[in-house]
Amino acid sequence: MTVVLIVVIVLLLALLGAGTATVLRRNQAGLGGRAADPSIAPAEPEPEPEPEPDRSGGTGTRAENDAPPVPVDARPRLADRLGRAKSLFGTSLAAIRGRARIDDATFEELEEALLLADVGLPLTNRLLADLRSRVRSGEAGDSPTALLDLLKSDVVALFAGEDRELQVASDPPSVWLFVGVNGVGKTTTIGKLAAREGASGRSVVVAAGDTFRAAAGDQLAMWAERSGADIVRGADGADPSSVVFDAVQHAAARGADLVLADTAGRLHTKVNLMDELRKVRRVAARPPGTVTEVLLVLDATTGQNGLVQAREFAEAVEVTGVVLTKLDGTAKGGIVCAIRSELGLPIKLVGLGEGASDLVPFDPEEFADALFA
Ligand SMILES: Nc1nc2c(ncn2[C@@H]2O[C@H](COP(=O)(O)OP(=O)(O)OP(=O)(O)O)[C@@H](O)[C@H]2O)c(=O)[nH]1
Ligand SMILES: [Mg+2]
Repeated sequence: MTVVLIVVIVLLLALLGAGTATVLRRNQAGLGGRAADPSIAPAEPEPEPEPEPDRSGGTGTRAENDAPPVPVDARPRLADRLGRAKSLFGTSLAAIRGRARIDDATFEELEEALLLADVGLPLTNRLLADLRSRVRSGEAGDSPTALLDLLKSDVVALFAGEDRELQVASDPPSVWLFVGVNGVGKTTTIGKLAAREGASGRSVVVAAGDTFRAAAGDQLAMWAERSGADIVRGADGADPSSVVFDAVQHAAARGADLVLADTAGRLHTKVNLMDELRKVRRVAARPPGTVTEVLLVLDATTGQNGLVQAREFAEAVEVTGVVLTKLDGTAKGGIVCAIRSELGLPIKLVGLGEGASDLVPFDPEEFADALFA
C-alpha cells in the first residue's frame, strides 16, 4: 500500500512539473514576439528549473531581455546638453549684464557675442537694428539685462508660427526621407527615430537606401534590431530608389505606418548625385507611399557651411524640415537661428548625442532659456 502511495505521489509531481514547463515556454515565445527564437529549447519531459527571480522591473522574459526596450523617458533636455554653446554665449552675456548702462560699447559686445555663436551677419544685423530701435523707444530703460531679455524674446519670436510636427499621411505608409552631406548623422537619426516611433506604437520599416557604402546597411540593421523595426536592404551598389520602392511595398504589405528611408551622404555640388536623390523622392511617392517629410540633416558643428548645403538640397528635393545634429558638440548654438532665418525651414529635431534617446523635438523657448541662462 505504502509503495503504491509513493508511486502515485511521484507520478503526480512529475505531471505538475511538465505542465509548469509548457506554460513557461509559451510565455517566453509569446511575450517577446519571437516564437521562432532558436534560443528557446523545444519542450522536454523533465521539469523546468525554477525561473530566475525578475530583477528587471518588467515581465522578465528571455525574449524581452534580449532586446531591451529603448528608455524613451530618459530623453536628455536641451538645456543640459547645450554645454559648450551655453558657456561661450553665457560668458559674453555675463560681461554685458555687468555693464552700467546701454551704450555703443554694449551693442559692439553684443554683436561680437552673436557672431561668435554663429548667428551669422545678416541676422545679427537685423536683431541689433531691432534692439536699437526698441532701446530708442525706451523699452529697455538703460538696463543691459532688460536689453538681453528683449533679445531673448526676439530669438524665440524667430521660430513663431513654424510647424515642427512630423507629418504622417492619412493612408499609410508615410515615407520620411533623410538627406544630407556625408557624416552629418542621417543613419543615426533614423535609428533614434525608429526607436522613438516604435515606442510610441507606430510600426516602422527602415529602408537601407545607402547602397554606396558597404557598411551603411549593417549600421542601419544594428539600429533596426535595437528598435524592433523591419529593414529592407538591397545589394551593394543597387539603385537606391529601388530599395526605397521595395521598402514601401513591404510596409504596405505588412500594414506598417512609417518608412524611414536612409540615403548615402552626398555633396550638394554633385549634379548626378542630386539627380539620383530626386529620383528616390519621386519613386518613394508612388502609391501606396506618400512622402510626408524630406528631412535635411545638418551637422551643427559645421556652422554656416550648412546653410549653403541646405539651399541646394532644399531646391533639389523639397526639404520639409531640418534635423540639426551634434548640437551637444558645438560652441555655436546660434546656427539654429541662422538656419531658421536664412532658410525659412523649420527645425524639427535636434541631436544631442550618439545614443538612442539623444534626439529631442526642437523647442525654441527651451533653447533660448538655455542659451540666455
Ligand atoms: N555627438 C553627436 N554625435 C552624433 C550625433 N548624431 C550622429 N552622431 C555621430 O556622427 C557620426 C556619423 O553619423 P552617421 O549617422 O553615420 O552619419 P551619416 O550622415 O549617416 O553618414 P554617411 O552615411 O557616411 O553620409 C557617428 O559617429 C554618429 O554617432 C549627435 O547628435 N551628437
Ligand atoms: Mg549613413
